[in-house]
Amino acid sequence: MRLKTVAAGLAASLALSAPAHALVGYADVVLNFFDSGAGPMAGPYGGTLLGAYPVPVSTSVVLGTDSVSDPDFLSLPTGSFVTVGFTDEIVLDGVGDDLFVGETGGNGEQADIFVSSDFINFILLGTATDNALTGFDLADIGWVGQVKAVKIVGLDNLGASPGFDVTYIQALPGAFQGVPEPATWALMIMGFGLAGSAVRRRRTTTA
Ligand SMILES: [Ca+2]
Ligand SMILES: [Ca+2]
Ligand SMILES: [Ca+2]
Repeated sequence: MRLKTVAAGLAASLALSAPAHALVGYADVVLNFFDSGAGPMAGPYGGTLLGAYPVPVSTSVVLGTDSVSDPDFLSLPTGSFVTVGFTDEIVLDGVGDDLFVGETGGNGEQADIFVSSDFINFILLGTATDNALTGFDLADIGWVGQVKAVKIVGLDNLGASPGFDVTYIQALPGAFQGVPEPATWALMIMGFGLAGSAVRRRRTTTA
C-alpha cells in the first residue's frame, strides 16, 4: 500500500467534496461462495486470529470492517472463491488505490482479485498477498464505471488454516460516492421526466 498516495487521495477527495457518509466503505453482502474441495473440510472454514482454526465459519465474516476484538477470517484454498458486493456505496476509480483486500497471518498466501460491474463478467484486477491490506488502483486496468462485485479466488493451501485468509474488503473515499441524496434523486427524476416528455413531443410531432 502506498501510504503517500492514499493520504494524497484522502486529502484530495476531502477538499473536492466532503462525503456525507462514512469515510471508508466496506463490502456489505456475500453474493456467492464456492468450495473447491482443496481444503481440509467441506464448506466455508476459517477462524479467529486468537482462537481455533481451521473451523467452520460463516462467509459473512468477510463483511464490514476488521476489528481487533473480533478478527475472524474466511480461508480460501486453491480454487475456492467468495464474491462480495457493495450495495450502499458507488465504488469508482478515484485518486490512487481504490480497493483493498485484507488477509491475516503471514504464510505466503495469495489470491487473485476480480471486479465486475454486471455480476457476469469479472476482470482480473491483480493479486493480493498475505498478512496485509493489499491496495489496488482501478486505473491500472483502465477500469471505467462502477464496481458492484469483487471476487476473491484462493491460489494456494498455505498456512495453519489452508488458503488465503480474507478478513475484509474496503473501498476508499474518492473511490466511491455515497448513495444519492434525496435532492439528487429529485434532480435525476426530473431529468428522466424531461427526457421522457422530449421523446413524447418528438413522437407527437412525427405522428
Ligand atoms: Ca484509482
Ligand atoms: Ca494467512
Ligand atoms: Ca491460510
